[in-house]
Amino acid sequence: MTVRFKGKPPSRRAFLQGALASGGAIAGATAASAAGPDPLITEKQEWAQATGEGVDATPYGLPIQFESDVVRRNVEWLTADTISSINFTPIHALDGTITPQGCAFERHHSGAIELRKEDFRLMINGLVDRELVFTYADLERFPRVTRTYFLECAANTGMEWAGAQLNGSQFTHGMIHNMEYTGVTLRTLLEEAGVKPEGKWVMVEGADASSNARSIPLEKAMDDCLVAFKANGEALRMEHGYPVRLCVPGWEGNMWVKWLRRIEVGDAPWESREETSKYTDTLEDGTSRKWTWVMDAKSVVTSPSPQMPITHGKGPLVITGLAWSGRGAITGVDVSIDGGKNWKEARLAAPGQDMALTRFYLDHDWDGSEMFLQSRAKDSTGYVQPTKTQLREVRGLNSIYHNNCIQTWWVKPNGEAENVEVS
Ligand SMILES: Nc1nc2c(c(=O)[nH]1)N[C@H]1C(S)=C(S)[C@@H](COP(=O)(O)O)O[C@H]1N2
Ligand SMILES: [Mo]
Repeated sequence: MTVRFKGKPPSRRAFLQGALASGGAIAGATAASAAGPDPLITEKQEWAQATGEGVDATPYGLPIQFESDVVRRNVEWLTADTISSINFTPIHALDGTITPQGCAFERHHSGAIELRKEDFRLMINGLVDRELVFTYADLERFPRVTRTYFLECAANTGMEWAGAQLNGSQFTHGMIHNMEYTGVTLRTLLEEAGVKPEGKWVMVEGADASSNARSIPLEKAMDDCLVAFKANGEALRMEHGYPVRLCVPGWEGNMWVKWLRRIEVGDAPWESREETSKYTDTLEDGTSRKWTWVMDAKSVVTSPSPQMPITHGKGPLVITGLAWSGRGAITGVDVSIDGGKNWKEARLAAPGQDMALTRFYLDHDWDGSEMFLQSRAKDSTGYVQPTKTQLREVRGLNSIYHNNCIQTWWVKPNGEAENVEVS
């Protein structure tokens, strides 16, 4: 096993601090009486001596002020301008599987646009029997479905190819979100227009200046794509494509066109910018892979992690994270605390669902020594998430997109964690 540290190697001092940290059972649960009376219990508190806020104080609620760091964050040096940029979901601080829209990462090529429902038009043209234009009100009259899917940008974890870079699961793995979408299947709309026998591909395009045009094979378009107008029960937020976005389950986020305006049926792919000069992977021999649509199985420990140090010393520790696969359902997640030498099966919060995030937990009795914490996802096709070395053997070092390798956090005896590479 080779371990490469990001920054400085472990200091002896950090190790000693950790060794001295006290531990045992869950401290608060046993030490309450020993510590003497707790004023939070024995004394009447300020909040019990007056009334609180009435209803209607916040007609649309926001998180309480104490949670104000659970927000999207960007990495300024990554892009020249926020107009064509990306930020990251605070996955380290969330639990469960649904991502609230308000902190779900954003990726725009020409900024988020404000488009009224009244101004929304969706055209289907090309190799169809009837070229059609739908208004928003038209879409609301087609049979509706509700499904939960993850969206992962193909560039997620892209900065980690050459070595450990960014310190936090938010930054290494936060180009992902998972929402419950409501809308109409793309199949319903394509059948309404009637696809001609020569029609083999669709081109999907947004109303923003970038248009973000992508080609999708007809089989996928007819299979499970969704023209969505609600997310997590409410209207899509502007930054996620209000009033209507496309969902392309399991496939790279770039194909999930926001502010959807046109679907053209054709007999060949369009070879747009987003599927040629971008979102292709340069291999070791200088050639590039294209049509790498599916997001392979992947997982990450979200806590403990660099932004979520262990602050309670040794003893019971909840290790948790997320796993997902664009090819089907997560069937299991293994967790290692020794950099992949030994593995333990984690507990899934709920059975894996196709192309949606799965939460895992490992209830661990931490002895206070350093850990090289990893997680490894397995999906319903039998695929196992690769190590960084295995991925590099196939893909070389020139890639950015589709990095689904196993992540390592070096958790020090003092509970702090750092992004390191174990290969
Ligand atoms: N119209 C349009 N659709 C778009 C984009 C865009 O810039 N314009 N960005 C794409 C990319 S690269 C990704 S990863 C996802 C991000 O969706 P989100 O902003 O809701 O997270 O939207 C995709 N759809
Ligand atoms: Mo993306």
